[in-house]
Amino acid sequence: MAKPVFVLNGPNLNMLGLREPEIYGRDTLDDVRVRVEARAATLGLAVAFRQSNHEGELIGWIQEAREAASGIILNAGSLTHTSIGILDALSAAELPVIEVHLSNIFRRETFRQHSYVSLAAKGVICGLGVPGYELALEAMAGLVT
Ligand code: DHK
Repeated sequence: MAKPVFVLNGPNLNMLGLREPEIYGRDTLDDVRVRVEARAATLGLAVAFRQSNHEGELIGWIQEAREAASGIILNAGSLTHTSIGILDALSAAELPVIEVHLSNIFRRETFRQHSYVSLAAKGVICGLGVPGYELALEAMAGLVT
């Protein structure tokens, strides 16, 4: 059995659908999970889709991924812009990492325009909403299969 791709979501992404819909859209995180799982199935990938509001829990999952996953798709939410701990965990995982953001972080506040995650990412998809997760899966399929 091939290892799953971990699709990890950080703080406040559990609020999708309610939270600033003009920026993040009306889909809920459960809608995102359903679309990710469906696209993964067509690509022949297994996925483990998770969300946490806690930096340490995300770091634990990234550490787990080193042995248990084939790659990591990560929307770290606000921790993208602050967390050296997540960067260090991604570097230690030695796996392909694709960074995703629903919004175009480069059209937003200056503090969102720097990403620690990018330093460990093979590529970044931002500004395309929920389809960005599906595009990340397509790219990941090319990296892990
Ligand atoms: C999600 C968040 O929660 C923000 O903190 C980031 C990102 C952007 C997104 O666009 O998916 O700045």
